[in-house]
Amino acid sequence: MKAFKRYLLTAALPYANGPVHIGHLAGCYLPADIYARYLRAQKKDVKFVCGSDEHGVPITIRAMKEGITPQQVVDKYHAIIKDSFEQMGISFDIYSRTSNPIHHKTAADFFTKLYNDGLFEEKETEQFYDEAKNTFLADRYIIGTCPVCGNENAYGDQCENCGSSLSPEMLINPRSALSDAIPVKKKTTHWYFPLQDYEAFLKQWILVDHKDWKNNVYGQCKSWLDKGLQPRAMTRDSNWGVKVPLPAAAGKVLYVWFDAPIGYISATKELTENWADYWCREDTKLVHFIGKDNIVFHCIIFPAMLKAHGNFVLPDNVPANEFLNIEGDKVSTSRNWAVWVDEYLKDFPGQQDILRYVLCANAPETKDNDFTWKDFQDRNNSELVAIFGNFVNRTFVLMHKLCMGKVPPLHEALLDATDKKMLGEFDLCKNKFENLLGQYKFRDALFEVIDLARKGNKYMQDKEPWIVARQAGEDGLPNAEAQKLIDNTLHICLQLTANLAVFINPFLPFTAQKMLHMMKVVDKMLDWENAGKTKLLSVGYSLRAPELLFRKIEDAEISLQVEKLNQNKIQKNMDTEKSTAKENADPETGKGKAEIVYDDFAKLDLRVATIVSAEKVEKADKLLKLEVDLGFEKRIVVSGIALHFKPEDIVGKQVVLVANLAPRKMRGIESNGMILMAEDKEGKLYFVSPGEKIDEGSAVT
Ligand code: B3M
Ligand code: ZN
Repeated sequence: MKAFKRYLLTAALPYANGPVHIGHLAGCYLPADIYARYLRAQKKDVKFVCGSDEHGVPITIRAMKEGITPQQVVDKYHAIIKDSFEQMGISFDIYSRTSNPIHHKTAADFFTKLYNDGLFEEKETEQFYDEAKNTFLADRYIIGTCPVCGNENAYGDQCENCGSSLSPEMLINPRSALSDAIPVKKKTTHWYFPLQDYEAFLKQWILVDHKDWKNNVYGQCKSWLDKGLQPRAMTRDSNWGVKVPLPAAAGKVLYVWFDAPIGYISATKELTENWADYWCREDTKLVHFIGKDNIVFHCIIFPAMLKAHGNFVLPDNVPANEFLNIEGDKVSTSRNWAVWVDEYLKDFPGQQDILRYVLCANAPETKDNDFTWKDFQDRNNSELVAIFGNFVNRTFVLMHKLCMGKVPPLHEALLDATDKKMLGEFDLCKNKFENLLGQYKFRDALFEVIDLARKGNKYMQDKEPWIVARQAGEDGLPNAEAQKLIDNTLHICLQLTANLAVFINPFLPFTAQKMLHMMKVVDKMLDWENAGKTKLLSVGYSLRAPELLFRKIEDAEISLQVEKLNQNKIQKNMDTEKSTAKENADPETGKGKAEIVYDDFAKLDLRVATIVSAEKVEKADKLLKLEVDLGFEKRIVVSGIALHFKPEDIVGKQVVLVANLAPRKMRGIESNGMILMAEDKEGKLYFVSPGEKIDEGSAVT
């Protein structure tokens, strides 16, 4: 094995176009942080860098959606993301951003070096162009049907449904993401990087020299390399990004996937003047932590760029994770099907370690995994509380009760096989841990730690010091022999507690700090050289009273979260329905939608109905539950009008109901139909009613 002198860890730069969700944490930030903390505990020379990815179409699209400038978008989300990471204890040495001048210069210089070396091919090609919006449509500006899986909303660079990486030409029925218009072709010039020239090198470097990479990563690389590599445009027509540093390139910027990975270099430059030690020396171990959708960029494109440049080290490993689904469904930011980290931190203040625990225990290391709130509760209550927390708590309570709050002595002569076995487990755990972390198997390493705590509980149960204490001498205290046995048990349990603090520290740093406080020891105790040692706490040292490390999560907290998730989705659906209605309208007149034929209209079953009762839906400020009479039947309809009408004011009103709309559950209530409303410019709502009272159930045609 190669001996490395220093470590440079990177975690993918999140796009500053929205907050981060727990899938991001589980995918790369948490494993990267665990690894960084583990290396730091070993006193290695480590730099852990990250920052916001502030360029590219994801940013400009978001700016357009929110009606603000790209700069405002990145300022807003950079702050939110940075804060979420800090609060979650993700211990970056720097969290930078690619809009920094130092990054613009670093990326432009990188491009210039390759340009001066004559590496780029300047090519004029025809590309999709949106005439309504006067802009070329690259990457996510263009949407169409995925040629691989048939998803109708695949992007020009990637299909989020099947993960295929695409180019705009591959899309079936391409349309503009900006205007929905069918694009035309127009000529434009770009600079292409000859990826194909690096194919032989990459095949050797990955397929032969890096058989140690994770299967999912190796497999994806192999399939790319087997297909053969093509030249790739490294510039785009846009005003947002790093300007192409060439005189003839007005209105062109570097492709975001050219500049973003260089962001790792810029961030290191910003962090330390010794940045070149980390980037330019062969004895640096560079590790990129990413999610699976970024594999090709970090294993093929960026290494080829680094190789072409010539001054930089290549990654030693790229331990990419797969995706974390939520409650059985793919995370979707557009459907708001996600658990947002900033919201978690508000809803569960001070409970960062539970989330860290659950996300690591359930990390999608080898395949996609599912996060459910029930599992969150179960793992907390039955593992953190009942195993780890319980062991530490029992140890401290008994030590105060039976050993006067001090670390009792160890009476070597009285150690039996059970004691010795328990003591031997410390070092075994350390060995397994090191071996697993060396392979980036964080879940398994965490299970070893919990298993060690489980063994502690079992040991305590076998030893029953509280029973031994009943063998009292004449003074009512345990006799001398019994006290020695109690001392041994609690001595061992306390040394085990100290070890658990060392082992859990990379995973649950907040918990490790609490344990240090209880043991009245300083940070140095957590140094990895202490792992496995059986004499960490000195005999006679008095310790603090126990404090609970974890609290139980109640059913009510969980159902609230599940409701919130569903509610988000409903709200989003309503918002999109509304905005599609608006978007479909002619922008000049506010009137009119795309033409339809009579048959489209005839599919609607519109009926007059009378509202017979109305009530608020609990914990949903916008919803009213209505019962409507259709003459031939009564129905329940949930309507998002609670902010506009008081329930008592609308009973008896006649309305028009879309009667054949598929039922939909909202807040656990099945809604059977939709009430037609008119909305004026100020957003005020009006019922659509027949001019005078007529029979319920009358058709509106
Ligand atoms: N911003 C993609 C993403 O967030 C991208 C990663 C860049 S890493 C250099 O998935
Ligand atoms: Zn697809």
